Amino acid sequence: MSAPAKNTDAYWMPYTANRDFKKNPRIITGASGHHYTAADGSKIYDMFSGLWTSGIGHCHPKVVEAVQKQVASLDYCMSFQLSNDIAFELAERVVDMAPDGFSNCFFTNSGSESVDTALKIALGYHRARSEGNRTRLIGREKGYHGVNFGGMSVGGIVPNRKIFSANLIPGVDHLRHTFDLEKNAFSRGLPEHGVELADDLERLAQLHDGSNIAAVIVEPVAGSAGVLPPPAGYLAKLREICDRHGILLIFDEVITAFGRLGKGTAAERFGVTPDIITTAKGLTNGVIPMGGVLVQQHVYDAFMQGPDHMVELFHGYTYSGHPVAAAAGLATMDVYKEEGIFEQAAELESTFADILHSFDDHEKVIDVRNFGMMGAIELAPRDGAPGARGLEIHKKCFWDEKLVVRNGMDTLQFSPFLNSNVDEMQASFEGIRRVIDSVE
Ligand code: PXG
Repeated sequence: MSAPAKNTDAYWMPYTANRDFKKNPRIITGASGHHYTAADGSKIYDMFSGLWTSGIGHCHPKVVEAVQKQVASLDYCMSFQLSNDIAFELAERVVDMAPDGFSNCFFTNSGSESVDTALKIALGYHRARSEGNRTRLIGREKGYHGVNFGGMSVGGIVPNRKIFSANLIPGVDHLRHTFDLEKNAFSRGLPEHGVELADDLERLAQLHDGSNIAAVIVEPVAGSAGVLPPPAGYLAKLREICDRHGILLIFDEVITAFGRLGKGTAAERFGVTPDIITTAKGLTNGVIPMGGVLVQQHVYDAFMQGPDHMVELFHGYTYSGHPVAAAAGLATMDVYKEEGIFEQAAELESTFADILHSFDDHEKVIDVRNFGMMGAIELAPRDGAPGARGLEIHKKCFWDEKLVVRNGMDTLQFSPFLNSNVDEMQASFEGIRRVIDSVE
């Protein structure tokens, strides 16, 4: 059934096939727990927990209450040379959740801003330590680090870069991606093959001389590219090479932080500690836009020099540390702790893996990948029409099965709620199976 007629002309939708969407818009009018309400009144199960954002479910009463209270008592205050009390409280809570050594949090409003902030911090760090020659930044093919110029430049998703090719920031190299369908298809958890790909960093250090490289940024588990867990041992190897050459290691944890891998951070889950961690999404459960860049003590300390009255980092956003966002963040941190959300996620991950890998032998499926509460089913593309099958499945799931399923081209991506109900999760995948079976 279609959504009620609305004038959809004015809104230029992000990352959307606008003309196709507007022919039969999929409009959400409400949400509660693990479900959305669609414009036609139907209840839709959300298999992507927002957009990797809403791990504790939608409209959690504790977060709703905190936001309502906050907006009525302090709606906004400037965050330059002035602040609100809850931003400090949230920074402390987030730093406490991070691995040992992390001491400070710089607030942003999105993942893209967190990434560009982290890159600027890395460059400023080296300059503050009289190593201003370290200007080169290293990303990775298939990496997604948001849509701002820095993040796009270190990112490696081709359609996102294509029309801006001449305008990407200079001095950036990319490690090869770690996706190897031939050797690693249908891996359960971390793929076995590919640890040697981390040596690309050593090669770049040899090529440019390591003393010219400021930082390397990777997603611990690549998300947008279709859930690509790192080969076993890969992240530890990157850390080792960074240490050898004085390169800062940045983990982009916009997706992986706050329980997605059953721990506060991927760093903790993998036992590999970067120098900087970028976050967003789960910081406020997606309720109010907010991101945070976590840095180790030595990074913060490098900036804290010169006269006390001087601004140490000329960077910040009008809405950095916004009180209403911070209130949402604090309530979210409370829920994570009080409801044992990370522990629930850790417990659910093997059931989730079982369900996903029941698609391994499906004739239309060419790969199934999972790690923590991140998963993907990659379908064979239709001849001459890559992406068509994936989009058709997304639409059919919505209209026929009442499921929100995210597709990136022909890869279906899954971000189950961290407190999913197993029966609901199972039933939703049965719906997906019916749709995969039914499409061409
Ligand atoms: N880094 C990572 C690792 C992300 O996943 C961003 C940065 C940018 O965040 P903002 O808040 O600026 O969008 C992201 C965002 C998908 C998908 O389908 C994921 C994202 C964005 C769009 C699609 O997996 N993540």
